[in-house]
Amino acid sequence: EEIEELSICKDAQIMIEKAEKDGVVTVWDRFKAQQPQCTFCKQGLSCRNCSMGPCRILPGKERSLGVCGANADTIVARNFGRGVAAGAAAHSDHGRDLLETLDAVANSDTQSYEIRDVEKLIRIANELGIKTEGKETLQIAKELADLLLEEFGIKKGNIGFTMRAPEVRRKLWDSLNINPRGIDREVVEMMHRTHMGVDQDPVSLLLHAARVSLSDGWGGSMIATELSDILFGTPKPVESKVNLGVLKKDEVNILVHGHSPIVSEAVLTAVRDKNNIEMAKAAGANGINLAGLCCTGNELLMRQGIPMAGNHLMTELAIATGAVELVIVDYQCIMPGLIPAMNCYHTKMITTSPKAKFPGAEHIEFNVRNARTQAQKLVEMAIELYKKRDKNRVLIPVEPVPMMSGFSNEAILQALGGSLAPLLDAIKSGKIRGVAGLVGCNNPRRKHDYCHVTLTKELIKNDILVLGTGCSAVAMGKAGLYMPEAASLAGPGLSSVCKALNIPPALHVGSCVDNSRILHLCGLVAKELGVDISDLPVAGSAPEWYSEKAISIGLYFVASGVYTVLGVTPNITGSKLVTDLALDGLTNVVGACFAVDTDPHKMAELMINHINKKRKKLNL
Ligand code: BF8
Ligand code: SF4
Repeated sequence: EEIEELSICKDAQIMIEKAEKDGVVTVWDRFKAQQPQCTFCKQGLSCRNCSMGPCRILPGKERSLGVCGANADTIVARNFGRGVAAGAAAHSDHGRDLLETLDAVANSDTQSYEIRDVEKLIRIANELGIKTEGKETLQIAKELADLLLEEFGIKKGNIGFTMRAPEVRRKLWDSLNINPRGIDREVVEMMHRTHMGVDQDPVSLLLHAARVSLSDGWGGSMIATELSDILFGTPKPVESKVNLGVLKKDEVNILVHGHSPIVSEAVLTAVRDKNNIEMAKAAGANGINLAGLCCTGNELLMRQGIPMAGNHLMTELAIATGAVELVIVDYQCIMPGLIPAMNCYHTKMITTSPKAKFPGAEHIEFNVRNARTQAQKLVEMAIELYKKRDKNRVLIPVEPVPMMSGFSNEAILQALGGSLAPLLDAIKSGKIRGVAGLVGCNNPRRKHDYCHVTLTKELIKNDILVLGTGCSAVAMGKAGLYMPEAASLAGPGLSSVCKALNIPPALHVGSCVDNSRILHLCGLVAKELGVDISDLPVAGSAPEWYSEKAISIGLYFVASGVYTVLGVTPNITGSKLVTDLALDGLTNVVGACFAVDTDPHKMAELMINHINKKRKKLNL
């Protein structure tokens, strides 16, 4: 296979070739070895939820029912529901870690963390009904932590941040009985419903899946975002660099990979320590270079301007540069394939979470109390490893590309002069025709980054402002779309707005849990206009998604009223009922649905048509 067919990125293409030469097996090699993949699983038609099975359904044949009697519709809906539950669990459990950190700070139980954004702490506490006047910061933090801890379990009423959705939307959720209650509760209930002999009704299962996803978007993920801002600072526009060129030939290179900022922020503090830099110099290096991969990279980039080495499919290739001393990971999206890859070099992978251990990696556990000392240990380890680097095997393939980041909603509001009015005016006048959220992963089924970049270019050309998160954001950054100069690729309206505000036509709004920022913004705009989110000229897309988290994200956008175009078909095609609901029927239920297309030009067309339709309805 031609390397150009695997990725549009120069750094990836060069490194795939080097990986092959160095004997590194990559995700593409393993993907090939897995062909042909199981068509039952692909359609969602296999079930192993009990030990009378596993069952595989052949619709219309003698094998049209599982041993228990479950049919294709039930099995497809159950499998989909469990995927949503796993994705929501991942985001929300990450949110819980931030919450436990806030709780530890509030109770003076840690010296490794502090509250960096007191103003936001007070704002969020007030929003959730906590009286803050005359109270000490730590007291407010304690009350906020206590209140949010309840959101995870059984509480009376709904998840607090759902109040950020307009009232019509909340009423719709109530009428459908999908307004999320406790965060953990919805995930547990999905596991219950999908046990053999519980919920067999595909519509009922899908509605609960929607409720699970809403508990992620307006619950676990939103808590993760807001508490990360309170603990580590609310992002402000910042310039940094992206692609494998951010690795440095003459410095100790440390990569952080995973999702939570708890570990990566502690590592950053140690990396910036002057004594450590001196130690690195004594070891013959010019300094210590920290760079990110995937979403914990996005967290550091958004708040601290730390450069980004790459997204999901770049992780093995980063190791193949031969220039990486340590890869420090927490959890999610970390391919176990990194272990044999790093064994080809002097590189070491360190796991830090009790929830994510990898045989072959060294486990150095982080908790709220020891984070500083553990991070110090890791930096010293990286400096030692630098001495073992084989300089003849190092290849840093390209020069890095500049990118802007840090567009939290607070920062966007500030760029607009403190109110949403200029954005709404631009939308009303048609200078900006609409807003698109581009999110999600890479997937070896698709040419790496091709859909993210092509779709973004199409959208901005049509005067649609693009907000990017996760691995999609990294792709846009690498393509130069996150610089104000990219306004020249935008349509005349969007371009004029960008020039006036000196912002790029595509904005980096964060990691995957930060999709909650997009939900929040939709809620603010809808309230301001006095309409539902489903009335707004907005659309979402996950053009190269792979993970269960992305399924949850896609569904909470749809259940919140945002039309969402997927570039990879979910495993639901074995049920016509479920597929029809997802691609059409949901519109009558929640005012939005999914679409699937693999061609980014067609995806753009779908999104643009949708936005035009919504504009017309609003008489714009
Ligand atoms: O949470 S975009 S590959 S890194 S799942 Fe994973 Fe997908 Fe990347 Fe971030 Ni999100
Ligand atoms: Fe088969 Fe039913 Fe058991 Fe699933 S739950 S494995 S369909 S018997």
